[in-house]
Amino acid sequence: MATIPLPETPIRKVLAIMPTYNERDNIRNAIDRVLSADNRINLLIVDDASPDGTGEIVEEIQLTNPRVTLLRRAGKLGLGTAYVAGFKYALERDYDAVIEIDADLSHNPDDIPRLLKAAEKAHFVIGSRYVKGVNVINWPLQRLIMSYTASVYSRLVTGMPYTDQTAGFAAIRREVLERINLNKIRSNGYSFQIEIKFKTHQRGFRIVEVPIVFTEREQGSSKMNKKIVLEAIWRVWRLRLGALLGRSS
Ligand SMILES: Nc1nc2c(ncn2[C@@H]2O[C@H](COP(=O)(O)OP(=O)(O)OP(=O)(O)O)[C@@H](O)[C@H]2O)c(=O)[nH]1
Ligand SMILES: [Mg+2]
Repeated sequence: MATIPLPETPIRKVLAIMPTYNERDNIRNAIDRVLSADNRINLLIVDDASPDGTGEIVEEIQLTNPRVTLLRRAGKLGLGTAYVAGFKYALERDYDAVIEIDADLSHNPDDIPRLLKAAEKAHFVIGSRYVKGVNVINWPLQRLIMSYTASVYSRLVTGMPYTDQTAGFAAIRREVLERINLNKIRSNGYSFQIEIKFKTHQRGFRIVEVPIVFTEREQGSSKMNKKIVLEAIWRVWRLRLGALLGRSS
């Protein structure tokens, strides 16, 4: 149901946005790999005052590398607002597209050029774990089942046809961010990933899925918790009901 024509301008400048919370052991490697994936990329790291000193490492790197910027927030404010801050940063500057990517290297930065290539013919490209079988390495079965079930559940409730609804790896064209009211994004945790796709889908933008392989983090620890899961469970109903009632969002 894509109804909006594709942008005709090429993707010249890209902002990769990487939210971090306690990623000390991953951050240097993640920065190097994202920057070397594509020379159109600048990198914005949104760090929520990580107690492990991630912010200090990035601060040091940005002094010598003009492609890296640190956005420091006062405390752990959640993934959703971290991305919203990154989107606003991109819109205030001349970026043609943004990349969403985790700092723990679960998303392979080498896949970024493929995502950007697909973004020449789509507004929103999902780096998808489930579009061609199940491509997740080293997740405990329980975690995999939870993630897969979340996508099936969200698909049923929201009506979006995509196989990976909670994917956190994506390329998004500027036009999408301009059309979404970023101040009305309500999700805090990972349901943010569903909300941004839903709002993009609702507005008639073209969303495509590109297969990627997701690998469990080797360093640091997960920030997933019960609160984040519960938020996702009710949030999809809010999105659907809001759409049914025609509430502006
Ligand atoms: N700025 C910011 N970043 C966050 C927050 N919560 C998580 N992150 C980052 O968001 C990304 C995804 O979080 P993860 O803990 O890896 O979540 P996950 O991938 O579902 O869990 P694992 O597979 O166990 O790694 C990582 O880069 C985190 O550091 C937050 O509240 N604020
Ligand atoms: Mg992770």
